[in-house]
Amino acid sequence: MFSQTKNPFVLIFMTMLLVVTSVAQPVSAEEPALPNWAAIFNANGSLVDAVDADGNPGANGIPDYRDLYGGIDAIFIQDNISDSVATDMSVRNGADLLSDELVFNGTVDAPNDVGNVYVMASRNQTGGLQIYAGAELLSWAGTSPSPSTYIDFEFNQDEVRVKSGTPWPIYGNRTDGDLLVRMNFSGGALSSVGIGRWNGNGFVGLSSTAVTQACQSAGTYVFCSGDPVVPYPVGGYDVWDMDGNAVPSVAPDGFVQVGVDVASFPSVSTNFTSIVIRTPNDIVLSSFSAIGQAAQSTAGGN
Ligand SMILES: [Ca+2]
Ligand SMILES: [Ca+2]
Ligand SMILES: [Ca+2]
Repeated sequence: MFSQTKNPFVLIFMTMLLVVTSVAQPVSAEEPALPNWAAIFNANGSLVDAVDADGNPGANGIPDYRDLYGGIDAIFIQDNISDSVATDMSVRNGADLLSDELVFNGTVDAPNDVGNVYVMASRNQTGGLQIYAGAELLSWAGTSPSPSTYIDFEFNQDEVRVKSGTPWPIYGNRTDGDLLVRMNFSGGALSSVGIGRWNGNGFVGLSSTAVTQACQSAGTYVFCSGDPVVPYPVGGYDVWDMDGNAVPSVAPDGFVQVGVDVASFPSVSTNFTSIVIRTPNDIVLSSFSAIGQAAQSTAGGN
């Protein structure tokens, strides 16, 4: 087990324990305010357009994440809910290195099962990047013993995605300045939240906060845990087990969200391309379109 000290996620956790009370907040820190996700995404994941630029009722052809929050990108990602029975089409093998992770079809147990994910990028008042993310989860109340687990929200400058192959290998690498937000669960509840930066060898902890209430601020980042806010109607599509038999769908009953004033962490990049959400057994991959490589490749084009 001690060989796990090579595990970057172990490194970040251990480092955070050391810095949790010693990190001074930068002068430029701007506390993010978590958005109302239901005002950004419809229940089917499409973007809401119900108000104008002043927030008054009426569609104006502009997604409301821009009107309401000055957002620059908003991404909805639908992930299968398995609950140990149904097929999740992106299960993670749990390797230490991003390049060693594999994605395959399988089942995920409730404590590690991610449902839909919501991400928004915006700017603070001085133009610095802020990132908000939320994920639906299955609670494991009544599970004995309640396991300890985590969910990562990782943001990479490189393009991280799967290509062909079964299982599917992940292409793309971590780059100095990549951001990791890890939310730890213990005893069936959110217990701590940490911010880390990839330094080329591992994730270095920049800040960590013990959870004492459902919604909490650490100055440069905020987080909440509670009920789902925009559950996708899971009964709206077929759910199958690994043998192809239809199985009952399960709705998520937990939700965690975090907002980070990325610009408050000078060693962290503000130009991410890819989004990776993971638990020990589940993984969700997506990418930004208005920042990072996708935005640069289309800049000046048609
Ligand atoms: Ca609008
Ligand atoms: Ca998945
Ligand atoms: Ca899942």
